[in-house]
Amino acid sequence: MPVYMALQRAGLHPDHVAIARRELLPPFFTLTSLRRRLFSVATPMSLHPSVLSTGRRPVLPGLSSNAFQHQRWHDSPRDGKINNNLIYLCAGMKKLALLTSLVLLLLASCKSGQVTYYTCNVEQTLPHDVSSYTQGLFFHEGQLYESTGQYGESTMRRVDLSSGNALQRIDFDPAYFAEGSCILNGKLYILTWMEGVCFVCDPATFEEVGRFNNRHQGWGLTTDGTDLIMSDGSSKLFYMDPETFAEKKSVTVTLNGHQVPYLNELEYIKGKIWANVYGKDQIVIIEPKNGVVEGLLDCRWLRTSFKATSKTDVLNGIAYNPETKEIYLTGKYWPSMFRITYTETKK
Ligand SMILES: [Ca+2]
Repeated sequence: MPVYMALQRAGLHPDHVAIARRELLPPFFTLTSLRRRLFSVATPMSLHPSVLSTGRRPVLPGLSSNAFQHQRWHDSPRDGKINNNLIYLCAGMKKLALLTSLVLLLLASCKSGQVTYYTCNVEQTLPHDVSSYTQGLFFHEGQLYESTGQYGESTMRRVDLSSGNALQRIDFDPAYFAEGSCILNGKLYILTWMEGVCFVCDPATFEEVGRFNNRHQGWGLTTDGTDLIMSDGSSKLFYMDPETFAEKKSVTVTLNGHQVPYLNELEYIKGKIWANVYGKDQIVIIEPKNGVVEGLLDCRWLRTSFKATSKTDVLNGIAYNPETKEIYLTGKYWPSMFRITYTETKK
């Protein structure tokens, strides 16, 4: 693959790709030729240790080594050859720096392309409230919690896993469309979609103990144990301070260098962030440090495991029980919830 194509796939700005093509890399330039070129450019740098240790000027390609054999690096710049030599060295170092940057980018590109594909295996099928437009799904201290959306239908529930029935439930004012939810530091956080509110509730009673303004749309919510991690339907994940709801940072999620929009329900599982992609029965597995999608879980066939109704909507609901290491999936208005394992497959 020509290097410039790899740079494009790595997400380098088109202007920079154009510069790289024009100034450094012909279109046919491959990684092999890049390595060869890098090696040749690196020659002056290899002389640096001798420069530092002896104070002698480096011997550069195309210049006579005899002419500079015994001259000091700090000789007077009156010698024009010395100036030329310095310019040559600086140009070589600049080119080396540019090529090194490109190599690092290529390595990043190669890494981002290493997506592992998985399919899910149903280990257990459980009932799920078919009237539940699932938005948030998570476990806390062995209990399953679910928040549901739609104006006039939004609820927060503690759910009996075996029956799907709500053991505890509050209904939201019809003005609110509830979204993702999670518990952190003894507080239950529930997002709303367009209302700009994140509710803070007592996990035991579901009573509101506070609320934050949210300048983003509220979609999915999870936690890494320190911060709230929120999606807003874009390709970004936002890290929010649980005490103030201040945005601490954001990470853009990419798959093979391309942004992944419509990130929805989230779950933090063993150091990775799992995210439903709205409208697709697929889950992306994200490295939180850089937003790179490292895994893609195909869940499409789950739909064949139950009888759909006219209201059956998309997959949306990922819950991980850290005590049992079990993963559960469901969807909006789905009659079933599935305990799943996953297996690596070919693309
Ligand atoms: Ca979840």
